[in-house]
Amino acid sequence: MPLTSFDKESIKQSIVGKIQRYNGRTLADATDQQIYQAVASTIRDQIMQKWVAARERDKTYMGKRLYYLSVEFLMGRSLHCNALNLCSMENVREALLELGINWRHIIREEPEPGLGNGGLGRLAACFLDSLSSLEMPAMGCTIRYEYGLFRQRLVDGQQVEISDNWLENGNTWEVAAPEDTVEVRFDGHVDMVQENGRTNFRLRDYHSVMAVPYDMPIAGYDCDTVNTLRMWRARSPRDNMDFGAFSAGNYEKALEQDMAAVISKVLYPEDNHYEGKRLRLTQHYFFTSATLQYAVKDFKRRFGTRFNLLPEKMVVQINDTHPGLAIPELMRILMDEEGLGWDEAQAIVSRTIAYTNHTVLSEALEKWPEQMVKQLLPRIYMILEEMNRRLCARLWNAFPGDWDKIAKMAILAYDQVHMANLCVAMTFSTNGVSRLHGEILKNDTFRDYYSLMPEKFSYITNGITHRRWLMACNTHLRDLITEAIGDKWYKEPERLEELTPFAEDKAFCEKFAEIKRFNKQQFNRMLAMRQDMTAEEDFLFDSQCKRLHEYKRQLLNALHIHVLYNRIMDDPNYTMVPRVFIFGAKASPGYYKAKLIIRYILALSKLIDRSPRARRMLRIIFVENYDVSAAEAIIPATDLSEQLSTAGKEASGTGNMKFMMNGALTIGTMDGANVEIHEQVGADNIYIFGMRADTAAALEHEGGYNPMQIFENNAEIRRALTQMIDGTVLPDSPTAAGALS
Ligand code: 26Q
Repeated sequence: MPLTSFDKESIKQSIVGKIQRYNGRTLADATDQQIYQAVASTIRDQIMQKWVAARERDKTYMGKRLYYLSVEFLMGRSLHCNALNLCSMENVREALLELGINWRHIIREEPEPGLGNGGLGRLAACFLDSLSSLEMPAMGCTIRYEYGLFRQRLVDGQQVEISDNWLENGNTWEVAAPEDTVEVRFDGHVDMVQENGRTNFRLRDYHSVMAVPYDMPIAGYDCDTVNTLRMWRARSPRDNMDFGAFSAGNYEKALEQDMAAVISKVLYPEDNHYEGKRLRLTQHYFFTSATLQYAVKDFKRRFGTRFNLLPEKMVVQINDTHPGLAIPELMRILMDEEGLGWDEAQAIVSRTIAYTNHTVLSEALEKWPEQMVKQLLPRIYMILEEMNRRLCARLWNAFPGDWDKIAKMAILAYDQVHMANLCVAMTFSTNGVSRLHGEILKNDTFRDYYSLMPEKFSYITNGITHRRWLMACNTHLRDLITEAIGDKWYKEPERLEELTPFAEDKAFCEKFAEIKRFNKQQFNRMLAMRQDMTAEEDFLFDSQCKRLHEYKRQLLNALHIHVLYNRIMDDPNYTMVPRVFIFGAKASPGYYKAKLIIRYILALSKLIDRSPRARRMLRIIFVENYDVSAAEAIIPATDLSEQLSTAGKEASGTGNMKFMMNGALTIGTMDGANVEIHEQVGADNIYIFGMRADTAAALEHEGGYNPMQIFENNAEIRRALTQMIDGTVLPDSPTAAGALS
């Protein structure tokens, strides 16, 4: 029974009715999971009404459509944000109250889809929320990983990974769209055939994988737009195991089954790091090809074969280079399937696709062995070869004789496919994600390309959705702000600036402090449930929550805490403002140093806990399994936000924005978006320290960094580093931390 109105009474009726129909129980007998399912599908009914209407409008829509391709979308839970965006939150809250259901308990029942690692994936999710709220027609496209990012447990002082079977109880928020299934082809050989005076390319002896879309509605805030996140799932072209073929020894078909079985199984856990695994390349091509096949089909439905209109009617934004195969794939579709010539296809492709860079770390730049690409994607490889041939001819004209430079800029060089060069050369836009990062792209990473095609380069500083990261996760602060400046900021977040005079308003500041305290209590409720511990609510909450990486310098933070501990222990009169350091960070399972840093932090935490005196001023809490839901509890409770990356390495950062938006002060380096935050809030409202990006880069290039000198000249650092390896911190394996010091 679809609901027509979503007043309190119909919400109540719907929930009770669903529990009766689906579970055969009364509300009183239902489990929290069953209640969650009933509440979520009530909200879903409301979205579905809008989605149907939105799809009807889509049919006659003749404007431009955005496809946002990303190998990760770190969505977080949907229930709360969907209720918020539908403006049903108050009615839902009242309905649940009257039914005697605890809202906070219910939202915890939703499994979090962990379809992302960190910043890049969360940015994609924030963008989807904004695109819908700004009523822009867009589709997010990705892989429906059956297993999301691993769940982290901390056992015996170290990280242990557990698989994340997030689909176990079904997914209320997705709808399969089998009618849009497409075929993606791998392996095989390319035949050139002459037909009507034209050379055509045909793949034979390939393996097929079917891509089946699962769609998730993305409702905008207080508007009628509902966009779609399309998640492709791999399926074998033969539905059931073809036992006949198998026992007849037809292993080709069996292989297809194998390939399909693994492609959409699991998300790679590497953040800001690249590994040249064949399965990963398979994943990238799988969802990119499926998306473009669908996009071209949709274009043809709207405009027939008037392909010259394509750049006007669709734009493909690629989130880093991972979906970069969109470039040769769109060429392939236009040439091999639609019969266009190379020049025509190339002109269309390079006006339709745009590229965002998210990292300048060399270990994260995507490169594939040519042999692997050639074998897995033979036709795509041919297209890359021809693109490279034409590109190099052009580069030769620009830089005659400069082979080193040409090789550095080429798509194919040293037996590798250089994805970043492909993306910069063949798209109409390359953007960085903060001002500083944009400058580094122009002056360093893509310096030679910038000299040749400066008009392509720009930066668009990242942003976050204030709907999830303030209105939903910090409801009391939301209400306080609304009390002060009205509610127009819900739709126009730039109005938050109107709060400035309230910095001097005593009553406002007292209420703000009360809310912070309340949020610390809420944080403790979460921590008590998840880890059976609590933090001191009268301590400063000092948080560093982000993926574990050397460049993000959790180790620097830990060293500082270690030194504070020694000061307390050495000087009986030493006092400081009591501080609890909160860490939240997953380490990639194969990243040895990152895992060691976790061990060091956990060991330090234990050391501090053993001293009643230190414990009065100092604590470390490592929040297990840092994910979007954990962030939603930590960020509103935090007083101090740690943003310590080595200047020049963090492309933007977005956690920095979330903490700041919830009233935490930032201690940070002049890196990524910190630079612009510093400019906006003014030097008096941020703690900036450390080397600037240019100085750090110069030091790195000249090999001038000498940590030994610091070790010799700074007694406190020397002592902490020594304790790292002499058994003081890690008594069970005293030398383990040697790799860190
Ligand atoms: C590489 C090769 C093959 C497959 C995957 C990858 C890979 C995966 C993830 C490479 C990089 C990443 C993640 C990058 C990332 O999260 N970058 C972050 O992007 C944020 C959004 O723009 C920025 O705010 C962060 O500064 C940046 O680190």
